[in-house]
Amino acid sequence: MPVPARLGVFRVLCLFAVFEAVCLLDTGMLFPRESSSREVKELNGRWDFRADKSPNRNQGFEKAWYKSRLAETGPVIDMPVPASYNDITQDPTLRDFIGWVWYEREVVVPARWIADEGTRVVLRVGSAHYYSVVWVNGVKVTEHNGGHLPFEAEIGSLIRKDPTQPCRITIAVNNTLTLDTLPPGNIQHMDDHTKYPDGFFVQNIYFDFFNYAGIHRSVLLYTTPKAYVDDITVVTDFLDNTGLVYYKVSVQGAATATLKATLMDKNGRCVASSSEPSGVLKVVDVNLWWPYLMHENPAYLYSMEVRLMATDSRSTYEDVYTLPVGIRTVNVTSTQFLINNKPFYFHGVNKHEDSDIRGKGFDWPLIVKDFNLLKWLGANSFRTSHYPYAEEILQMCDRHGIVVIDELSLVTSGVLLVRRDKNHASVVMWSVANEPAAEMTLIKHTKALDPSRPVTFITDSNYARDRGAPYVDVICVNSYFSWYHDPGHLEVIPIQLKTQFENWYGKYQKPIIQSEYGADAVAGFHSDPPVMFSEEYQKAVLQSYHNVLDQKRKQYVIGELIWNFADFMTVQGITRVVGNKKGIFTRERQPKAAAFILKERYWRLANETGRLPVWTKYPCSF
Ligand code: BDP
Repeated sequence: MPVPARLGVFRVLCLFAVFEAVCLLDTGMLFPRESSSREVKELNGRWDFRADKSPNRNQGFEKAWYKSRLAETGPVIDMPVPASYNDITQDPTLRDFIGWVWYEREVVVPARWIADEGTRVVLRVGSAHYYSVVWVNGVKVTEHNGGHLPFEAEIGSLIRKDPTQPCRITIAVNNTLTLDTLPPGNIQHMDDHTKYPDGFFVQNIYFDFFNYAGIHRSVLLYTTPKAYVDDITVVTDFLDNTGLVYYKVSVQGAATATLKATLMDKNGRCVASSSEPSGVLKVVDVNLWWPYLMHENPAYLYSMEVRLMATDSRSTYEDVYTLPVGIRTVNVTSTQFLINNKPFYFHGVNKHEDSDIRGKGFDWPLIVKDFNLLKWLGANSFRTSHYPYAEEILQMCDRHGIVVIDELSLVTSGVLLVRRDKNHASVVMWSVANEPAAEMTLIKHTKALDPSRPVTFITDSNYARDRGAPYVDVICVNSYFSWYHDPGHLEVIPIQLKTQFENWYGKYQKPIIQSEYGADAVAGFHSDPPVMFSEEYQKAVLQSYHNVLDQKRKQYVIGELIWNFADFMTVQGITRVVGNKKGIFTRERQPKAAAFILKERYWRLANETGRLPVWTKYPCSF
């Protein structure tokens, strides 16, 4: 086995400790799934909407818009959920709106949910950007700070107060960014009346993507019994042919409960079971979870069914929750990233949640299209730059064997992200931040939360900026030679890239991922010899990088992720041509010339480093 024995022993000894650390995280964040004991009702579709355009943006609170139907306090327009509101209308003031917007809809709650006091009814918002307050029938039920992560509130007792009333959900969302938000921003007021109209202000932001806002992911009502499975944590390992699933189940709503955990294979056959709330399930002749293009049978998922029974003076409750489980290990040496003890080379992309009309709104057709494009490209991985992506995307990664570097943005959301994403086989590493100013605390904190995964942070090519490097397991470097540095000079790439790698490795002896590189290309702009912004220039940058990557991947470079998978929207500015054009696909997901260069390379890399599934021998058949 290529993994050093020392690492293997350390791993086994640590598994239980790891597990305790991951389990320490408060209450659970299990993705709502239907089962024989749970129902899910999606509240997506058309909502009423109004932006509060009053001078202080506070009229909605002053006039308590949540107390009655939104249409009674002013005009409303149709707004789809999930979607960013910015690109839905022709109104430039809504596209660039800063402040509170109000969403509302009425829901018919099934009578049996109301009648049965033993049923918990939970309202869940998949994500809303940035600050949200939620009311049900005029009563505040929760508020939440930060986009990109779910939040929820139990509303059963509230809707039971008057079952004849419809359930009116009001959500106010504010996208103002300050120096205390993540991502950060600041509001600048311009008071010079010779230059600016009355009340003029701008939202400055310090990141390179459009500040899309609104309800970005699904809003759901779901039920559980009063006594329910609150959280499940799994950490996996294997020994020879036996898979090991260390698990822990936590229960809410019952002082005592009996549990049964059953692990089933793809055909629904029970392969291991236990009646303990925590322990280890042993799987004989295990099918490991392998990344796409690394194995002929990638992304094997077992199902772990947890069945709970609890009784109180009134009733007996049964809850069933089924979690997909991929059994795999991750290890890092000074030169390699090992999945299931085999060297893994990241050949992938960086993405954004971004598309036209929807902005950052979750959209299944887009997600499935993107996965088809990833597979067409021969990509085996991506990084969730620069925020947590929708859980459904990680579920797709588990299903398709696409490996994820999961990026968080601050300590509190770090806790939430680990809590939310800890069970995904596809998530092999946490990235604590992108080009951060202060990263040590984040790195240490994340390692303490989940010692079962390596941690990285994304740095730039300046190796002097290394405060986090001693603490991470893998060094991820972004560099844009011949673009931001020495623009137009392709000839600097070989020397500067080589120097970059040698400096970082020389100092830390840790494996390195080229986590961003690339060049803007406006689709359809051509120039030979290549000039910046042409498709030929983008191609040439990639090819120069690839020459150096091919030398260094034989030593300690363990991956390359292009910036970016697709063009994406940014704030308007003199360096952006209707957004960032470093995509190898357009925003509409059509390939630029660079996509074909990358496709040829990734399939070649896959042929060299992996064992291709039979059905992928002919990549053109997608
Ligand atoms: C990188 C940032 C990314 C930008 C990219 C660029 O991480 O968010 O979009 O530069 O400028 O450093 O294209």
